[in-house]
This record gives sequence, structure tokens and C-alpha cells, in this order.
Amino acid sequence: MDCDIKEVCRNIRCDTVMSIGRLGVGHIGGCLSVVDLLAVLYFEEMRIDPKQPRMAGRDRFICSKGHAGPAVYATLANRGYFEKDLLLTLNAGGTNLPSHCDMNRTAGIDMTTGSLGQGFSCAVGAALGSQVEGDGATIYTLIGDGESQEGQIWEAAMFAAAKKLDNLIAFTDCNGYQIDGAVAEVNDVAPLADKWAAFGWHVIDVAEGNDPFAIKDAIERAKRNRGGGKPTMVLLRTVKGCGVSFIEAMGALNHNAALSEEDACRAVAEIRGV
Ligand SMILES: Cc1ncc(C[n+]2csc(CCOP(=O)(O)OP(=O)(O)O)c2C)c(N)n1
Ligand SMILES: [Mg+2]
Repeated sequence: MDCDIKEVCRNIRCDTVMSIGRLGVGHIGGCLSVVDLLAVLYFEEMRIDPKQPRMAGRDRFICSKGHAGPAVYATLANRGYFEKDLLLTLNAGGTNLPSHCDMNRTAGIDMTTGSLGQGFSCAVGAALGSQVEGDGATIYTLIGDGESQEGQIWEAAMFAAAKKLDNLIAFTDCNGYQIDGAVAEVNDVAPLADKWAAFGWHVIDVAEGNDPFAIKDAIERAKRNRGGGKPTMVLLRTVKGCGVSFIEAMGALNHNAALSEEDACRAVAEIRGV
């Protein structure tokens, strides 16, 4: 798509904070760390049609860290899947936008997620299914660095390599924090690049994980790897809460934080630079 990707990122960030601000609480840190990835995927990389969310042979995105739902919804609304007004119904009674992703409620959501580890397995299954069908789709999935502690991740990782799923491009949001502290202190997952390589994956390490141009470059490299018989893991070194200084400064406390509408407006002003 022909677009100003930095402006797309700003729009998605603003809509994410406003929806969480309306609700009053949410997974703001882990939403803001993945906005740049979502923008690049939905606006530049994925073969999708917002008017046909279930189009056969489309590329899929499975957000295994399902608590980043609000950022995915803001991305989908900006991309034209549904009206932006809906974003202000986040997790309200009867809404089609629950705080975690639900494929049976929301246009554009490819898998129901929220129980950490499971979405990644579903993505591996979708990649295998796509290869069996021969529909040429690329399957994208996103896990958290804390989520990487789940045993289920490594079972699926082993299976994906064994089945040579080179149509699968996964990302780890390496923001350094999980629900109650620093990943390195709670249960260190490092060295992630060595672990994924040992599991038979092609690994790309992106130092600037919140730079949409660096993300796009990594995806292009992953796509060139297709035919090589290995799935790709892109490690994105991100900042939890990226783009809003007072949320970044909270560290682990920004995982599932209270956010008033006033705070949200303050965040929007910073994102917009006004
Ligand atoms: C199986 C499972 N256990 C616990 C939780 C509760 N939980 C939600 S988010 C989270 C922390 C995840 O950390 P990370 O993957 O690093 O997420 P991020 O930093 O990107 O928000 C936890 C423990 C869950 N959703 N699923
Ligand atoms: Mg994390």
C-alpha cells in the first residue's frame, strides 16, 4: 500500500490509547510495543482484503500474545475492517471487541487467543494447512518474550522445523518485561537467537524493533528465505509502552495498567508531538 507508515503507526498508537483510556484499564505496554509490527504487516506486507476478512488463501496473522488485542483492533479499524467508533467499546458488555482476540466476534481476527502459548501452535497448524492446500499464503504470528517460557511454544517450534514450514514467519516481542517483572529476572529466556536456531529455525535479530523500516527489511529477508525449508523467527528488540514516555517509564507496571481518559489524551498529545 502507498502510505506514510510512520503516520500509520501514530494513528494506531493514538487509537489504542484512546480505547484503553475509555475502558480505564488495559494491557497498554504490550500493545504499544507491537504497533510498528502491526502497521507494517497490515499496511505493507499481508495479502488481505478488509472487505472479505475470510477470503480463501489470504495471509494470516495470529496474535498469540492475545492481550495485545486492543492494538490489533486499532490496526484493523485503521485498515478499514470496521468503523473506528467501535474501538471505544473495548471490553464493554456486548462488544465485538473483547480485551483478548476472539475470531468469532471480530472481523479480521484469524484466531482466538489469550491463553499464552496456544496461538503459536495454531499458527504452526495454519502454516501446515496452507502448505497442504498449496494456497501460497504466508502465516505470521507474534509471541511475547514472557510467553516464550511456555513449554507449548517449544513443542510447536520443533514441529514447525520438522515439517519444513518456510511459509511461517514468527515474531517475538522482546520488550524485556512480563506480567510481574523483568523476563531476565523472573525466568530468563536468553539467548533466544541461539535457542531458535538450535530448534532449526532461520533467525533474524532486529535491534530496532520499533522501527517500521527495520521490521519491513526483516520481513523481506524472511520472505527470501522461503524455499529454504526453515520457518523464520524475527526477534524484535522493542520497548514496552513505546511512544509514550510516562507509560514507558512504568516498566513492568505498564503491563495491565489503569489509564484514565485524561492520561490517554496526554499520551495522544505526546504521540502527535503537540
Ligand atoms: C497460559 C497463560 N498464563 C498466564 C496468563 C496471564 N498473562 C497474561 S499476559 C502475561 C505476561 C506475558 O508476558 P509477555 O509474553 O512478555 O507479554 P508482553 O510483555 O508482550 O505484554 C501473563 C502471565 C495467560 N494469559 N495465559
Ligand atoms: Mg514481554
